[in-house]
Amino acid sequence: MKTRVSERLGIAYPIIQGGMAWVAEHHLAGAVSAAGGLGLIGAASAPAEWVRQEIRKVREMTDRPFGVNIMLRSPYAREVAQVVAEEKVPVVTTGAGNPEPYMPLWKEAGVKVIPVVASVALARRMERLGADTVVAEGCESGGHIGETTTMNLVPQGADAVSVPVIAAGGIADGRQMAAAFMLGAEAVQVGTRFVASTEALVHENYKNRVVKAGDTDTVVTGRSHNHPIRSLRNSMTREYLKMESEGRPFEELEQMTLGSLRRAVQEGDVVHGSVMCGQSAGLVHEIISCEEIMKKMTEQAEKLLAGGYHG
Ligand code: TUI
Repeated sequence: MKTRVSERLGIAYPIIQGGMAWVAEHHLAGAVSAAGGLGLIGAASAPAEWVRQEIRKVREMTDRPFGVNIMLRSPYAREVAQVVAEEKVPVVTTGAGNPEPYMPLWKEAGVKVIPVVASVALARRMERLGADTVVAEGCESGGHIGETTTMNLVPQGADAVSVPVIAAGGIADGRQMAAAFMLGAEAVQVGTRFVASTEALVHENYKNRVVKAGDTDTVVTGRSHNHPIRSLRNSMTREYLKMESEGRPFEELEQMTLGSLRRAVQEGDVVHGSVMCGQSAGLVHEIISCEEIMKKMTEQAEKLLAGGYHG
């Protein structure tokens, strides 16, 4: 499946992996890239030297292109941006903010820049500043989300910019990949589906909760202070929503979630930890390899786009 995105990035499958905090380390990123997609190291809130080591470990696993996702609210965002330029990482994606201040640095180093946006306005602005492509991420996605659905954000984004658009948010199978292409996307970003992969270094409790989840099992916390996060419903989200309804201050809520994603991903505490996850969990029924995930999705999408209507 050749598109402007696969050609510009030099990848076989038009699939990029989400830069998921704690989940997207070198085992996952290296596996996705080695199998022909674009693997990403999620820098999240990690220090820059950790990111540098992860970059080097991916390079030991594969010669194929890969990237780093920078979470712009990280206290280390500036240093990580610098490491990405120094290490001449092929691709950088950004989330949770506006990467404008770093764009000249990356362009100068020859790094391809792919901002993740949740609005048409930011997509337009990123194109003007020289983004190579944008990820239009709808609110079906896990983690930090915007307001607009993938079904609406992707075609409105594709109409607004001439750089290629990568669709994200709730995409886990070939039917959705085909649908995203019909909406004007030229690649998809996939997160939740890769959490339940054999290669992801994620506690089995977390993977199993994703596999068992149904369509209504995710919930959004943090809307009251404009920081919406989608995760699987559990004791943590119930307590959080109760505190939000009582109007408790932002700092208190932040304090409660400190370290909660790491506890879920690494220690398997899926009851009191934060199990970030997209709505597509309801479509994930088995733990398979990254290669199988991408092959299945692409074959199904190709068949549908060639004229079939049942997958
Ligand atoms: O970034 C994500 N998803 C994430 S980040 C994350 S970890 C985290 N930890 C602590 C605090 C915040 C996040 C978990 N999931 N997706 C990409 C994305 N970006 N979704 C929404 C946005 C976004 C939102 C507002 C992008 C820009 C924006 O505002 C632009 C501006 O001008 O500031």
